[in-house]
Amino acid sequence: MLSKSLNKALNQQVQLEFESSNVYLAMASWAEQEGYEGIASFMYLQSDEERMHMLKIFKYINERGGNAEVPALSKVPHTYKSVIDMFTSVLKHEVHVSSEINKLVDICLKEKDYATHNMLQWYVAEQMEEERVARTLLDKLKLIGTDKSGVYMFDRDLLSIRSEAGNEKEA
Ligand code: OFO
Repeated sequence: MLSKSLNKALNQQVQLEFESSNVYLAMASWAEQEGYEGIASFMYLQSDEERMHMLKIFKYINERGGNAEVPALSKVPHTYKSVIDMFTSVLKHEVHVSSEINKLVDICLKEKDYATHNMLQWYVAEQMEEERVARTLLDKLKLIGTDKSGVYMFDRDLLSIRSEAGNEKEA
C-alpha cells in the first residue's frame, strides 16, 4: 500500500510526465509549421513516449492501492526563436525531470518503500538516456550555428538519430 505522501508525490510526477508530453507535442507543432519534418517527427514520438511514462506511473499508483489522478493541464510554450532555442529548452526540461525523479527516489528510501524504489529505477535509467540524447543534439546544433544548410541536414538526420536511440533502449 502506498503512503499518502508517496501517492501525492507520484501524482505530481504523473502531472510532470503529462506536461512533458504536451511540451513535446507543442514543439512538434512548431517544427511542422516551420517546415522541419524530421524534428516534428522526433517530437511527436517524444510526446508519445512521455505519455507512456505518465501511464506507467498512473497505473502503478492504482496497482499499489493508491489513487491515480488525472491532472489539470497547464499551458505550454508554443513558439521558439529557433531550433537551437527549442533544443535548449528540451535539455533544460529533461534535467528538471531527472531532478524530480531523484526526489521521488529519496522519498522511497526514507519511507523504505522498496517496491516503488524498484519501479523508479527504470525512470532513473530513462532520464540518463533522455538527457544524453538532448545533449548530443544540442551539441550538434551548436556546431552548426546559423548555417541554414546545416540545420536542414540536422532535420534530415533526426529521423535516423531517433531510431538509433530507440534501438539502444530495446537492446
Ligand atoms: Fe519522461 O522522460 Fe522525458 O521528461
